[in-house]
Amino acid sequence: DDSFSKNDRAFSSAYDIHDGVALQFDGIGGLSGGGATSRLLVNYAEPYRSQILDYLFRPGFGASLQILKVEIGGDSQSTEGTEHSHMHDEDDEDYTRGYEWWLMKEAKARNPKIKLVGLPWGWPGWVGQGNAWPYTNQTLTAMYVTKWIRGAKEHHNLTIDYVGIWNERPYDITYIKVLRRTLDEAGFSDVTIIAADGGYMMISYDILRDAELAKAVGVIGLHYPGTLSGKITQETGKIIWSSEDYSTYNDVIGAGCWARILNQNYVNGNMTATISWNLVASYYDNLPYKRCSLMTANEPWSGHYEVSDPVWVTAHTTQFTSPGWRYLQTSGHLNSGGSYVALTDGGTALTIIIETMSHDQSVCIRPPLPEYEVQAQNATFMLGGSFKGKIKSFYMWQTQLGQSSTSDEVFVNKGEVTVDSQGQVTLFLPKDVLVTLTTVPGGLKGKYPKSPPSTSFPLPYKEGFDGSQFGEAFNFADQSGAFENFENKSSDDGHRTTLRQVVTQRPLTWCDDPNLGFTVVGDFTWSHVAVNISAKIEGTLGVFVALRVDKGGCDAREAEGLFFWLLESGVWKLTSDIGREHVIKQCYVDEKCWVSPYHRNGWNNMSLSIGKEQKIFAYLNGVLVYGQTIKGEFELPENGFVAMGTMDFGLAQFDDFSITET
Ligand code: 147
Repeated sequence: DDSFSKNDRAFSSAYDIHDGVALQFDGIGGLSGGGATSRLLVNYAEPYRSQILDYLFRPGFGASLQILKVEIGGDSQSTEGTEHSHMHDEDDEDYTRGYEWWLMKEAKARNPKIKLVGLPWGWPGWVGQGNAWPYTNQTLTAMYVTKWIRGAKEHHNLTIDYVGIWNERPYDITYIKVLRRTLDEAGFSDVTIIAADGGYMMISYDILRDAELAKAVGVIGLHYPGTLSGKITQETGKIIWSSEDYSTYNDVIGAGCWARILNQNYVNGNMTATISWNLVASYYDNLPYKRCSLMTANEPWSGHYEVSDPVWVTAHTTQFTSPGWRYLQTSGHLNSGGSYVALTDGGTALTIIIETMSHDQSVCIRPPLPEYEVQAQNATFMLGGSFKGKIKSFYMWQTQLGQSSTSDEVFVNKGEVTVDSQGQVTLFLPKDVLVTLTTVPGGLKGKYPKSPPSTSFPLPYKEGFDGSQFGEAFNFADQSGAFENFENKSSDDGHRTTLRQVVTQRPLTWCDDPNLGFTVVGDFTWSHVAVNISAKIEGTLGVFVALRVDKGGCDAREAEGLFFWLLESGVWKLTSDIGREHVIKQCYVDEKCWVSPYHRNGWNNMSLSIGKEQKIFAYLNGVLVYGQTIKGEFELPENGFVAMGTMDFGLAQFDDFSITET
């Protein structure tokens, strides 16, 4: 194949590759969380689940990630849902909740050298000690984070390498110092603090004028830096990371974005690690930021998953480098647009990654990308220093992006290219190409048999909440509060194992969570389904089931749909919104529409359906309480998720869940 040999009509430039080293390379990572982005991954049956994990973490197979960053669950909404805290209350400590521990162990099992990062989005309410603010009692907050790190070690034998402050929210200088001290005193002086996962001007100024702060912070973590880190940040002399980046739909343009920033975050901004939000789209497509992930795995019921181009873009760097390698000083821009980075292990290993992403084919979600030009060009890489004469050939890997290309052009093994007698290699670089030249053998475009075909969420659907490995019910995506498997140890009423909403106090939110517990499930396109549930009101004002719920994520508070509420008093209500502002019908206990039996302090069965002629049926304990056709007096979304929840933050249990077609 000579498509990459010198093209006489294209502009040519030469670039020195000598062995003067610059900054240490820290790795490329993925972020699970911020939040609940991996929710559906754990539900996959084998062998698919392991295959997905291999594509992400297995060295020399797929993305071969070098860093895994996870959310420290805060019982509150953090983009695609809530992640459970290890301390729902001040006197509660549990290191079995959720899937992040499992995910970290799976990553470590595949790559023991992968670095682990933890960061909080929201916090359980008690952390605020009466304020909606985590820095009220800084020792307490630092202990909360330190316990998570200790829990990782003691319960899962996971060493957390890095910890952050508060995702994209204000930091507090004293808190950072208190956290440093708390970690040190607990024996975690090896845990490096990243600050402050957001804007970088303030933290850089603060580090420059505060020596103790400078000592406490190991890495300045920037978000969506647009490849720039600024003069002030560089003056700190600190390690700089793009600790959250990408967040772009994982098509060919997303891949272009990822290819460009992986190189240019270093070339333009001296950033030595870049972390993708997010790792894998294991959340329902109709939640925010659909498929802004390295790959997609959000159909556990079918086993279908998609290995997207960003996985192979990642492989261009990760399969041929290791954290601890150093960038060469000669990394930089190409003269006709694009960039190259060169990395070495300090010995004879050398990897050069070259990208020529054009503007329109590499736009990321943010920040805006200024116009620039890229042209097809010839690039000659001239080996100097100790590389010259020692390296006789490179293995070459190539990806052609751009909307017109097809996927077989992704991460293609191009065999070996010879270094000529003057120590030079010349390549023709079309636009939107990503090339790796490396002395490292053994790259692999890992491949499993094609995953099963995509299917829609199965109906009828039944869930008895009989427990699952992760303490949560499969396929339910909590949007506010936290729903956990629960066992009524002395129950003899047929509800021994249930799902329980356990958040009893408003968290210190990252989004503006609705003031209630709320979990969604199913297929967003559903218009005509029936939901059935038994619920037990414990310490809450009431419970609800809902259909056609049209919003989750940070917009969950604005959700509309058909909501059927049962209050602790026995009053029931139908509303067309989660905020209960649009009441379709309500019925007080002393009115004629009230039906018995209502089981105060016990289990009540609720069912709700929207039939083919837009007729609503609501049943309470088997008795029809509402049966009317939607006319025009209120508006319902055309379709949406099935949901259930509580009327405020408080305990309630759910059982006998089912969804059927109407
Ligand atoms: C980030 C969050 O940290 C992630 O949890 C996730 O929500 C991600 C989605 O793109 O976004 O937060 C940002 C939200 C908005 C901006 C930047 C980061 N913004 O508008 O510049």
